Amino acid sequence: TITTCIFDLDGVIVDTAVYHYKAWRQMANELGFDFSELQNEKLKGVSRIDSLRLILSWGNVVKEEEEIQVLAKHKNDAYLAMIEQMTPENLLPGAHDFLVAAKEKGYKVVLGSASKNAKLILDKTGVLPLFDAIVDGNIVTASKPDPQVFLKGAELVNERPQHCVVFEDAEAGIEAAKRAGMHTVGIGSAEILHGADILVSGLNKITIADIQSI
Ligand code: B16
Ligand code: MG
Repeated sequence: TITTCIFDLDGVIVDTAVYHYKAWRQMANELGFDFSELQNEKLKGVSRIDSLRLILSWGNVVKEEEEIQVLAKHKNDAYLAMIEQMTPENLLPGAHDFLVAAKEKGYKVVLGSASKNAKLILDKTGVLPLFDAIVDGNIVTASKPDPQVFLKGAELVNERPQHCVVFEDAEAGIEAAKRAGMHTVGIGSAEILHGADILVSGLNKITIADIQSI
């Protein structure tokens, strides 16, 4: 039986990918190049510093370590200014109701995100009190597809992996969950998330009752 729901943040609960894209693109433009929305797909679930290294490689820009840290902070400041404006209206369709239903049915609700800004985003969108545990980019040392983020989440609520289901929109996230020995719900398209146990387009297309039939 499943007792615990572990949610990815960007792409599952909120669409912060659009803000990340805006802020990264602004930085790239300042450095004299641009990158496409398709390239931006590759940044989903990837940590801030790894994303930056990838973007710099696309622009054939080589920077010293010190300047890389400066650029990362510069991007994050621009991103934070956008996050500050977030409200509960920025939750993806069905996210609020699904989280509330999971809580009401007695599931443990956990966050498993690569973002260092995860708590702020949950707070701004009003769902922070619904979480029993939060694993974010401040805790995690190995990025998805490493299972660390989800294993840590299970550990924080004293549950074993086989009792957990992970909701993920990124291929690397589904792989991380599988490596952790957990059940998976893919949020997004079949081309990307073929490994998931169940596939839906959003949390508005699934009910908490569906989870028990996995
Ligand atoms: P930050 P997730 C990820 O969130 C994003 O998908 C990814 O694009 C971003 O670079 C990463 O968080 C780090 O975010 O700069 O806020 O620490 O999908 O793992 O919830
Ligand atoms: Mg994601």
